Amino acid sequence: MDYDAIIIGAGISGLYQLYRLRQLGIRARVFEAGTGVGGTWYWNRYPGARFDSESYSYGYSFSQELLAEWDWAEHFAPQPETLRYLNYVADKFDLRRDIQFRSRVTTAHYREETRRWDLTLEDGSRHSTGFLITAIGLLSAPTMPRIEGVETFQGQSCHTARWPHEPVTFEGKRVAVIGTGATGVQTIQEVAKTAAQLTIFQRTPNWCAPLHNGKIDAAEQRQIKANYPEMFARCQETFACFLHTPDPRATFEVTPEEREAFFEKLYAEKGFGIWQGNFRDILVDRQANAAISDFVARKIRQRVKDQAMAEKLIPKNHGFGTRRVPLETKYYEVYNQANVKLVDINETPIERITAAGIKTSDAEHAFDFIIYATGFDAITGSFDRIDIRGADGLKLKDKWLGGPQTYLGVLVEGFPNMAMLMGPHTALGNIPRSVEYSVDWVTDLICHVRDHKLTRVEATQAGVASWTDHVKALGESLLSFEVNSWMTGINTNVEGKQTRIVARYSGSAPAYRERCDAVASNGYAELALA
Ligand code: NA7
Repeated sequence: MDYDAIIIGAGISGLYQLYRLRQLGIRARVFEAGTGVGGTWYWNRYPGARFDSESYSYGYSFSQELLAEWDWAEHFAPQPETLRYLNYVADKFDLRRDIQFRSRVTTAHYREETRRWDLTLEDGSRHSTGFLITAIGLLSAPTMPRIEGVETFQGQSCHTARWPHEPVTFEGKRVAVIGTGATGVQTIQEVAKTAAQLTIFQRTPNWCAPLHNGKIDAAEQRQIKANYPEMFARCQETFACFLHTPDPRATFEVTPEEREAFFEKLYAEKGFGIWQGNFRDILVDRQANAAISDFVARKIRQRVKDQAMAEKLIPKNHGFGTRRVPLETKYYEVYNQANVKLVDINETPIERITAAGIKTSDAEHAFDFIIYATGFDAITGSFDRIDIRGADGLKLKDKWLGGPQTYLGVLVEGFPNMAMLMGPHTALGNIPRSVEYSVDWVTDLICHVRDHKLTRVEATQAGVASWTDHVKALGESLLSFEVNSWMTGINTNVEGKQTRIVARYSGSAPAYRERCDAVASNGYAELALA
């Protein structure tokens, strides 16, 4: 079939992009691999999955009606609530009729002769489009550990991002969790409530901080709704579109008492404040970072009774906030439970998965259920899984071998008429806020192309070089660039992902928008248009 625009993915960005294009009368089609809408919130059904951003700051802001109609039940919504919300959005705006489910895109090749993209789906069907929009997510290509014997395990096992749609219970079961990132932490604190035995295989501890979730009562609900305009305006002003933004003070500008009191206040507050609303220098200054790391380490020692265990849970190879901070609810207290065991796999490495469980260098652990919370081939991984080829037949994966090169994180030189939503080098932060901006920007670009009867839009080499250099300079100045994580492009389970790269834009969201707005108001003169 022929379309004006094809969107890959029916997650938060794909849904809104479809809504916007349809408003313009553009013939758009969404291809979605899953059986329903929701993207991240469709796939990640693992126990305990929930927002770490305030629910009300995470919803769409584009429809006043939607804002008025939808009541978030919790300050940090659990996955089922978010999935319900996204289904509600799809129904309210009648989006499903242009979404084709169970449709994984396998190839997307640009044809210079037609200035169009030809796509193939997994079922072999072919489609063509004038404009290709990737809305494939930045954490959507799950990766299993490269451990021998994974397929030989006789019990149940599952990656967290491929969780079954049927209910799963842990009562009476011996459960293993491999991985202690944001996903592992959410899973562990939930599974620990019911499992007969829970064993956590930890390679690197992370600095976790309390989420302080709670139900939203009627008075809060009224206040949230009345405050939507102010709240979204605030998200536009903050560094990364969260409700929290760095404090203008530097860590050592204040007295030790003031510093301690400020850290205590942040530790007691909801959400990402301790990471995103801390002193302005904690992510760039080593001493400042050590101060907050020391504070959180003390908290961990207070919360975990066994001090040898506490030491294992305190990160030693990276400072607070230099990796994604998992937010938690009684995570550390889990380690005080009699049914919970921590295996530090640096001390006793996993040798293999067996039919009965997990064999480490010093023991064989028997399990009924192994949960792989081992993360994703992040940011570029979802692109690598599609055979995307540009004007000269070059594969995007090969073009990005040394790290992504983009223009504003949206366009790629050599890949005309293709726009990326939440791709590498774009402003991420509070994702839906960034999504709405990017979708609007891409929609305006498509309008411009249509209104000027253009058929080809491409980033220039100079534009890409300048944006990529800018993003690299920003990223390399952060302490987080010294640390291995999905944010620096490292995944030990994926061939070729062992070298740190700058995969994310780490400047401020307002600066990002200012730059993108300038390109648009300048008539896209920085692009190659034909
Ligand atoms: P992450 O943050 O990448 O965490 C993956 C975890 O799995 C992490 O603890 C890894 O240890 C561990 N891991 C990965 N491979 C292995 C192997 N082979 N053996 C042992 N342990 C392993 O993914 P998440 O899903 O938790 O979170 C991703 C993002 O989603 C999160 O940041 C939020 O923004 C939402 P490592 O640290 O690499 O030593």
